[in-house]
Amino acid sequence: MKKAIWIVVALIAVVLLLLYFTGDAQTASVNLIWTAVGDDGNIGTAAHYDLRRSTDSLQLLNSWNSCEGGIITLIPSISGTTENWTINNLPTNTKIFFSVKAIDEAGNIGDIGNILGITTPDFDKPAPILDLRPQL
Ligand SMILES: [Ca+2]
Repeated sequence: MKKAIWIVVALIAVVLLLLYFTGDAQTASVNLIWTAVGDDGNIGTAAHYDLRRSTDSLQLLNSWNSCEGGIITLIPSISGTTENWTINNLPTNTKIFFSVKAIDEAGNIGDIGNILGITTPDFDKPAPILDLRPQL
């Protein structure tokens, strides 16, 4: 009898460990696209993009450098070209705001443009019911 109880306890422990390690593994991704600007207004080719994100759109507007993100490795294309960039490992079921600024070869930083708000998918499922039992 004791042996059976220990087997049940061990099985429950294994299930809980599996839930722990798989439950937190879900993240979201988003593919962002925008139209390239130039290094002088809309003429030429910028040198870098600074892409930031925040769960607070006002933080992007008022405190850009404190937002998560920074210079991305995407090499800007000539003005007018559609750029795209994928961001992985985002939290699920979260409203996140993004914006991107172009920087030219002299280090001049473009003004903030539009702020995009998205809600990442909800991959978090309900917990398993582990106490199903008869009512006696
Ligand atoms: Ca310039």
